[in-house]
Amino acid sequence: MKLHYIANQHIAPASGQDIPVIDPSSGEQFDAIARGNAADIDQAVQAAREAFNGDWGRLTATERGRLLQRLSQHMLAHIDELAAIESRDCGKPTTLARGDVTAVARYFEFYAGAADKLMGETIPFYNGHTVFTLREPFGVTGHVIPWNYPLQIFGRSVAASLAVGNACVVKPAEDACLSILRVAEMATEVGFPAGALNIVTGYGHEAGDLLVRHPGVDHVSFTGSPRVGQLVVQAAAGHHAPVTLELGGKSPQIIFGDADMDAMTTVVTNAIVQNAGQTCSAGSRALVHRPVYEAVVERLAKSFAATRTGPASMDLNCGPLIRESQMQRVRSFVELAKSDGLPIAAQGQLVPEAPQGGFYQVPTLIRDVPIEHRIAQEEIFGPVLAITPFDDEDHAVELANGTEYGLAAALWTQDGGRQLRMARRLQSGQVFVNNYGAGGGIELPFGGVKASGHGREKGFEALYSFTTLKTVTIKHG
Ligand code: TXE
Repeated sequence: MKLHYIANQHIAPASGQDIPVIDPSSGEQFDAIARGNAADIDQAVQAAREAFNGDWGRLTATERGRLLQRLSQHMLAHIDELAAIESRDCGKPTTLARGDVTAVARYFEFYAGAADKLMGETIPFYNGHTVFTLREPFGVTGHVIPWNYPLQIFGRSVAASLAVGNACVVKPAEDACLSILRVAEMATEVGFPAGALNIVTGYGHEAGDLLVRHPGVDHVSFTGSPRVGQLVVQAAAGHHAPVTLELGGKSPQIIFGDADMDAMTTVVTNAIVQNAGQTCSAGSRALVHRPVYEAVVERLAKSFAATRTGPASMDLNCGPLIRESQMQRVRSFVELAKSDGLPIAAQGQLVPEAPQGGFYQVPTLIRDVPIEHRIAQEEIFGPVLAITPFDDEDHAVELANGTEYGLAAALWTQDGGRQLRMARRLQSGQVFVNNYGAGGGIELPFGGVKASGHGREKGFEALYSFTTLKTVTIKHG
């Protein structure tokens, strides 16, 4: 069993219990993690507080940045090891898992450089006064991480929080903890003081809930489902802890006839097939201008049919889903589409080498989906793309904004005026024009509106999220 990692040590769970770790490619158990309870969370929060008040808190911003940079390089030096862990634990095709390691290293590199560049302001005020602001860490931050991009989402919030001087307690998802536990060991290897970074594994309704409602946690960062996001906000409200929420989406790709069709086809396919569609910002809806609707459906159908799905180790377009219940959920959406008479325009192929017990769903393209249908409204979190035609710009905006979500959107058009007009009208945290995802974009603020959450991670913006602002007003005559 893999143990918790608290104050630079492996700690056995107080419960004595474990949780099986399943390989999504085969459905077989290959390891176990500790099942955290209240005593474990208490111990981790206390270790973080001691670090914040002690060795970690005493470091200068530059010294913190150097440690983050060392960890970044250490992760890159172990890219094969980390990618292998992530690939098996999550069922990620190898190339994608390697990309995730590069991304987490880049998060630590970016925030390493930013650590000593976060500054306050001086503010003009009455004569005889000097006013300035201080950006201060909260103290102890709690991070609840999902299973779809464990390393990346860990890096996104934890690197920013550490950079500004907080000490962190992390509760990774019960489905995928192993890479994060290994990175915590690496933090010790490069010299992080005990307690700066602590990992408690366990179930969400147990360890996760206990972490976010713990009065010793001063700020919570949560990425996961909208339902749990609401529970987290309620739990954190018990001790007035601010919460950053990133909750997924139903992100539209809006396609006009003047788009570069080859580029669009590749990117739109990848934006929903990558990571088997288990991406918060997956482009799960294609909205297509009616005059080119049939041509675009045909192109995407060809592209979907050419995808190959199979075990992570084969490094194909699409790996398995994370667990059996997610596979059943995604399948039930495809069955719903069929029973409601929505045409399946294309499906990819499952390779014969895929083990029977694995959690596979081939990429599926569903056409003529009305905006009010569940397929167009709900986050399926699988490789399923819904296509819907639109008549004009107004109609496209109405459809794009017509779900409860607002995380990302893309415009495929060469018309500069249309790009600017529409980018402003889309209810979305991110708008991409003639690209999607922008290759990771660690530098770019990221977050949602509406049910996609609030607060921003990534970029410099995240540093503000993990600090509190103090205004100092001095009357000196
Ligand atoms: O998410 P959960 P699930 C969406 C996606 C997916 C659906 C369900 O649509 O199909 O959510 O996935 C922890 N207090 N996203 O059930 O339960 C849990 O242990 C505190 C989108 O896996 O929200 C895990 O660490 N924590 C998303 C994390 O929350 C709790 C990524 C996410 O799990 C908790 C994942 C509680 N009461 C799912 N209950 C994205 N935005 O990328 C659970 N957790």
